[in-house]
Amino acid sequence: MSATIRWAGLAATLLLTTAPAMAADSLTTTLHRATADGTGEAIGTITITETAKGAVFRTDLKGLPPGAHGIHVHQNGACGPTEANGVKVPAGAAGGHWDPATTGKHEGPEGHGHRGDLPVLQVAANGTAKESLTAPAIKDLAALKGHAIVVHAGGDNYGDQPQPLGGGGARLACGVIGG
Ligand SMILES: [Cu+2]
Repeated sequence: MSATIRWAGLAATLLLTTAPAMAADSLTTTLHRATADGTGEAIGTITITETAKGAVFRTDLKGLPPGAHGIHVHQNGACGPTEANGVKVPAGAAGGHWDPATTGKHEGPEGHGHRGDLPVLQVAANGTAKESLTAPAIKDLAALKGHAIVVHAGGDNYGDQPQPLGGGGARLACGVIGG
């Protein structure tokens, strides 16, 4: 191998390894209460960073019911209500779970279903949640932009049985990523 070719190879390697550093270092999303009339008061923020273990979602939230809550990245970058059978659905505009590989499966953060499946959010007795949630399947912060984060009323068993989508049910809070 000539010196020129070796140098070209080294330059290409450097370019490839430095490229991810040019992406945004973190994304911050403000979550708002989801109501039948639209988005309500802000309840805090979620800051997302990229790590070797996947995207880390650092929550700084308040005013939530204590206990376990399903939390996911949803498909659409919108948090308004929708209407189904004459009933308003808070944050319905966020759509379903972010599922770029169209798996149709809810399997939790360690599974191979929706890429938006995050570890369950634990809210303290005083209604705050300062948690660090790691999503191994999410490698790329840029791909998260334009989607929404939704916190549900119920918990999350990382499966579609006995209830679909982990059993989270109603949407309590929502925020558009990068919006
Ligand atoms: Cu969800």
